[in-house]
Amino acid sequence: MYIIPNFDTYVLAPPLGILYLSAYVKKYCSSQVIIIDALRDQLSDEKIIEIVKKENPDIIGIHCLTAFYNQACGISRKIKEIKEKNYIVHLGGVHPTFMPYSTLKDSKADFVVAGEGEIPIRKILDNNLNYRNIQGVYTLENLKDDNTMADGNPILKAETVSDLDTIPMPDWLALPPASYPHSPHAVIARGNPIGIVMTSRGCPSRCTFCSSNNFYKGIRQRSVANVIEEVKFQIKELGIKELQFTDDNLTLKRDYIIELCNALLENNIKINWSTPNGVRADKVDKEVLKLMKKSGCYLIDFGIESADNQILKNVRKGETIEQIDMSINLAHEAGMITQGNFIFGLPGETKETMKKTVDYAVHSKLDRAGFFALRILPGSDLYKKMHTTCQTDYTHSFISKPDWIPDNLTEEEILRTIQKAYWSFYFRPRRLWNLLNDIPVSQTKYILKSMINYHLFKLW
Ligand code: B12
Ligand code: SF4
Repeated sequence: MYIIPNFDTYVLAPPLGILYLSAYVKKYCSSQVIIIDALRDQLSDEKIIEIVKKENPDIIGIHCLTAFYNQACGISRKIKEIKEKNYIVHLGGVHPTFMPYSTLKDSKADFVVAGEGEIPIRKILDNNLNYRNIQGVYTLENLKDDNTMADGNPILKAETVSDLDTIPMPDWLALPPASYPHSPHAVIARGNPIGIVMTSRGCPSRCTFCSSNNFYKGIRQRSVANVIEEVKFQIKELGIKELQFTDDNLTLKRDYIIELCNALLENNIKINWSTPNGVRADKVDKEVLKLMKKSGCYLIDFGIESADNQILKNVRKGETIEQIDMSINLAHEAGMITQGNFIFGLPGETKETMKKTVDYAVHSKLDRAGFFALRILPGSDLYKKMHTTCQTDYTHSFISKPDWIPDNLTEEEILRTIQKAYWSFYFRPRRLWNLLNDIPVSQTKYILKSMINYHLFKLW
């Protein structure tokens, strides 16, 4: 059994990692799998416990990101307290991968998995639920409180599946996209239900605020044929009306994105698609953008972070604002909706650089923008450097409060800049008009919730 904990968020989507694990164990271990998405179904812990007792699974895995760490640990403890049976409980996902010791302590789980879950869970199921001596599986016996192994060596992540095509497509029938509310990524979509497809795992870039590079190390890609098969399945069997490629970097390899776009065209797949997780601006060019548009890409998202080149350098972004701006203009010319994401409070940030970023965003060709406060995510290089000096409090809203504040700024200044950025960005006739036209009625509730989350209604 897999559990996705419930927590207060307006960002909701099918849990891809769990759906991959479910499909994998069904195929390779012939096991039955039950998934409880307590977030989608808004289930209380009591209700989850009731289902656990009723279904009586052999082993229970809990998905855990930093954003819902407390809830994941809470449900784990409650399952371990069930008197009738000593359930085997484990946690996996990004947070336990980088914080295995505290996760084990706080959750009272039997073990945690560091890294990708496919191979460890297969070994555990093949081994009569014995979880000892498996790479990437940690208990309080083989782990020290500084997250090193008992012999003092850094922990090893789980073995990975090198050929992604051997992993079956996510277990979509278990949690079909149509069963999710109409705002999966908190972005405004054109069609519902929305299908999610990931063509790769990993990112070779080294941005210091991101944990992806340390989680995966390098990049593995599915074959284009394998991706197209899933896209066709999602359109035909799941009735999806829009497609989101949620790779860390869909356009990373030029040949690959060209092959993918051509395959969508050759297979006559007519669907609006987008890249809501952002692509690197230095990994697109005029020809690629035009082809993407031709094959159905209507929205492209860029991770911009800051308009100040020194800050981009400080966080090892590996791009300049001039390069980024050029790609935004090219995407705009190609006829796509352009979206950019910015982070305030990165190392080197001052009032002047924040103003520069807001001014840039407002006057750019971006149609949509997201402005965030810096979170110091476990697994990121910034976390390694700063975790002793920042306040990683997992209880507050994950997006509306910075974990760390540069010397010459205050939290209030950062949060006010975010509010100001949203208002000045969107209160432009062109953007406001386009946005209002794009928001489907079904999504209004989620948009309002996100605005409240960002304190956008507070006046300063
Ligand atoms: C797509 C995506 C989203 C999508 C969909 C998320 C989803 N529900 O699947 C959306 C936009 C909704 C999203 C939201 C958020 N995301 Co996000 N997202 C990603 C992204 C780019 C890909 C996730 C993915 O599908 N990976 C592919 C699958 C195969 O990997 P996986 O989910 O990690 O699962 C594997 C392993 O982790 C492990 N595993 C996972 N769970 C379990 C459980 C058990 C029991 C076991 C054994 C193993 C295991 O096995 C899986 C298969 O190999 C990742 C970055 C990345 N490359 O992973 C960020 C990432 C996961 N997101 C991140 C964040 C911060 C968020 C938000 C909190 C953002 C916000 N401000 O609200 C929200 C969380 C809301 C939510 N409901 O989950 C961070 C998490 C950092 C952290 N320390 O927790 C990441 C790592 C990006 C980053 N900045 O570094 N996200
Ligand atoms: S922010 Fe994007 S480009 Fe940078 S390391 Fe993370 S996934 Fe890669």
